[in-house]
Amino acid sequence: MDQTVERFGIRFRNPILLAAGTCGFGEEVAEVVDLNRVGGLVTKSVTLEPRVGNPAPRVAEFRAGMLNSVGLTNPGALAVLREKLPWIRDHLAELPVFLSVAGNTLDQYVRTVEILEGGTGFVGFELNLSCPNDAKQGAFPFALDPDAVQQVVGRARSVTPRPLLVKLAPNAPVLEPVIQAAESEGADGLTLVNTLPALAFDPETRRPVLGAGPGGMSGPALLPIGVHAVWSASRLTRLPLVGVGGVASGEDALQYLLAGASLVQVGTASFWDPRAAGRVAEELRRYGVSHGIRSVAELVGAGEVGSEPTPSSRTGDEGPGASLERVGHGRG
Ligand code: RRO
Repeated sequence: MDQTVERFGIRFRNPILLAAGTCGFGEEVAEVVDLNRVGGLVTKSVTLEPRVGNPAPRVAEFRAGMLNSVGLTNPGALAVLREKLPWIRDHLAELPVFLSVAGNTLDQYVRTVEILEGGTGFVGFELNLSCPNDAKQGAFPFALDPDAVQQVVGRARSVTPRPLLVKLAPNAPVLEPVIQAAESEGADGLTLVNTLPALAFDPETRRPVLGAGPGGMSGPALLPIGVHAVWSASRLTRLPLVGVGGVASGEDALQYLLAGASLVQVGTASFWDPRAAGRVAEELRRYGVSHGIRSVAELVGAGEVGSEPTPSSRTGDEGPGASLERVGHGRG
């Protein structure tokens, strides 16, 4: 199977990318992750000023995945420009690298993109509008507010010509206005989803298991939520979609492709197995070979989802495939 994917004018050797927040700026994982086996990488989110992050513990396991409240630990835009981007340029020339950008205010996002835009070695940006761990009490991420999305994407668009992905949240009450806002302001693609706001208590101390209290949930439990978000988005836009959440195998990645994603990111699985993303790519390739698939594009949006239930479809006596609707829109 031809694993290459062309999107945003970029050629990815395969559709599997390392997700933001799980691979630092590349350098931190270069010894343990075989970066030649993945299609690309998204860095830890960069903010205008350095962030030390939240109190420990920052991560905790639970039976269906992981909780985190890292708190955007990063050296800040200027240090990334001066110290991280040169390493990326010198060591990852063959790998498409996207810089994740986060902030609390519109101006912070825009200044951060402006500063990083002055660097080289990376192909584009992923605007992280959906970090669950950065809101002051009562505030909520940009991705839940269509007006905020419109403003930040519009302003970011005006300061970079590079591909601009917009990372959305799994808990937006409705996706349509948020997607419309991102698309109308010139986003090149959408990444769905970030972690889902979550909280777990230690039964002995009765205190949260994470130092910061609430956090974001990721891992296997997030997979069908993310797949649903991608599928929903595929019905609302023709923008390229990047699926992320709960991917630990080739078949998990396939879920996102079938739902309409043309690229898939691996996140939490890398914490348990640093080689997970390369393995996912290989497992996906083997699936393609064993199923006679010639290219990844054939799989994008190829999932079939039943349309509105009709009285006859509820009887269950029609053959397989009855009342099925293609989800793809020729994005493949
Ligand atoms: O740093 C974090 O705590 C964090 C971020 Br920026 C994010 O986007 N998602 C997440 O689960 N954690």
